[in-house]
Amino acid sequence: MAELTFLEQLDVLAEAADSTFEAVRTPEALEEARIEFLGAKKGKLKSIQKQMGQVEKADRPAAGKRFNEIKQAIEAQLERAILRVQTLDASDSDVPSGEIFDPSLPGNACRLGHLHPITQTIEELKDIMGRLGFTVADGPEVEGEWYNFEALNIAESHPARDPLDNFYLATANSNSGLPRLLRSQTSTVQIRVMESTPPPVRIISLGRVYRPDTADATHYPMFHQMEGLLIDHQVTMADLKSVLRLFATSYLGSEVHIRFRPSFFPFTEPSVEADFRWHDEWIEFGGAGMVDPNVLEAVGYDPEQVTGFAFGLGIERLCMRRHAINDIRELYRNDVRFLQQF
Ligand code: FA5
Repeated sequence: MAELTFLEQLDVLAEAADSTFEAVRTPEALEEARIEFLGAKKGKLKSIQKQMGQVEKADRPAAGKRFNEIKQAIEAQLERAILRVQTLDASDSDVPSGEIFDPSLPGNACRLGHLHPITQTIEELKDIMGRLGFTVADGPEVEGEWYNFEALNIAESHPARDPLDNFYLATANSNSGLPRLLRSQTSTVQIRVMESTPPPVRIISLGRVYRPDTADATHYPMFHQMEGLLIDHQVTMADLKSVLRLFATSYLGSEVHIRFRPSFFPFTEPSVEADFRWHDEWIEFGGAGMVDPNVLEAVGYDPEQVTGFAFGLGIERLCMRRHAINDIRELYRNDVRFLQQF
């Protein structure tokens, strides 16, 4: 039989590689095939390459070109075989050999996480207040003194502005040079909304606030508040009470009672503490009152034309009441065994 030419040998090699790699199903067979065809010393491709020198000089460029094509094709086959073996390997671990794979069986359920109880509470509060016609407004957590104090009628000498009672930042606002602090209440958003919107206003704002309070069962240095603000013509304390009652009964159930205790906030007049009674216990949830005329003037509203009410509730306290959590610190320990109960 006549000896095969170089090009014919290449073709034979390509066919052999094709069927060998196609048949590969295991890592061992893969390694064998790789060495047989692509082995650096004794691989079949290498041996053919060595014969290149015997090809007529004139035919060498064509032979070299064909050799490279076949080499690339074999390398691509190797890649495909690697992928195939990996895939088979992965499915093999689920399906022991001999067992039939039944695609109609339910899969292995993966453990899903869920929202943190505070986030769940925030979503529920938004939902309840949304049904009462309140839209959600937002504001920054790093604030200037105008929004956290001044526009809220909190004078320079007021103890609430004491640096020891606030988290002031070491660096001032780069544009204005004014001091900055982490907001201590969401009432800042009242000012931001009124400055940018003409009345009427009906918003809630939910977010983090910061105070250097020592952590105990009911206090934490970072907590969440829900601010509410309604400004319109002829708004009264009766409107405030009915909104808070509707809110409380929607959140905790129809057996909840609500009570106002006289209080003081520089930005509301009159001011109250709102308590809810649930399961024979009165709990303070937050402060509220009629927006002080000085605040309305600070944002450019006419207190002769419009009045309104505002309230600020502690979201942790609401969440704890609902779930009978008796220590606020549990919410922030990040213990999944605790959090997954809710
Ligand atoms: C205020 O922050 C006022 N801005 C509320 C307000 C808004 C009054 C609008 C009038 C009009 P106060 O400091 O009382 O008020 O805080 C409100 C609620 O936040 C408290 O009732 C309590 O539920 C919660 N709270 C206060 N400090 C903490 C704390 N360290 N940890 C957890 N919750 C807290």
